[in-house]
Amino acid sequence: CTSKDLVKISKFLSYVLRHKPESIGITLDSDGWVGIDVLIRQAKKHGMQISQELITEVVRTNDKKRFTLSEDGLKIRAAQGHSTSQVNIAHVEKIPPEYLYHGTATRFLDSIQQQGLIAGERHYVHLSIDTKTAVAVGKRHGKPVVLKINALAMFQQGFKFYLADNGVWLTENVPNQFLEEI
Ligand code: HQG
Repeated sequence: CTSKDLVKISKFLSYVLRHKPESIGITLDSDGWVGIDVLIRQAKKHGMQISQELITEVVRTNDKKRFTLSEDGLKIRAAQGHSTSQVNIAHVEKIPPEYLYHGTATRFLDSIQQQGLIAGERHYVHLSIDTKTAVAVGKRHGKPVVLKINALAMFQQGFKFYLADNGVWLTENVPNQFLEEI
């Protein structure tokens, strides 16, 4: 099994666990979990051969730790980034560090200045603890720019923060007075 195969399986898992579980006839619970046996069986029916071993390998090697196995090893879910309404993970609410970072593209700056950061298609705005990750995320959209967020100040004013399984910080929105371009 090559790394290309693993990427293909990772993309497939992202699609069904984050966006379209119904495309292979599976249902996720409200925390995003699905039984691995059901997943393998339904994937096979839709022309995708995966095994317990391949799934474990994808979870272990995924660059962004996109997937999490349950403690008993019987279930899998995407750590974050769901667009399906089946899922609303009860993420752990946490006190954020003083600053968090968000990478975006320069072309979005005017709009962000007007509206602050909004979740858009996702459930939350995604923030990282380091600028390197933020730059990588921003590059996906164009010329990257990093915004520094006064996360602790937001928290002290009542905004909620959550830490996803994979270390990504989540919050519903970031008003522009808490943002600074760096
Ligand atoms: C921007 C990847 C205009 C926002 C990464 C971003 C991340 C606004 C884009 C995860 C705006 C949404 C998330 C406003 C926000 N006006 N643009 N008011 N507010 N935006 O892809 O944060 O590969 O939905 O800055 O690693 O880029 O999916 O979010 O540029 O963790 O696993 O609207 O996706 O992970 O883009 O990326 P996205 P994101 P995965």
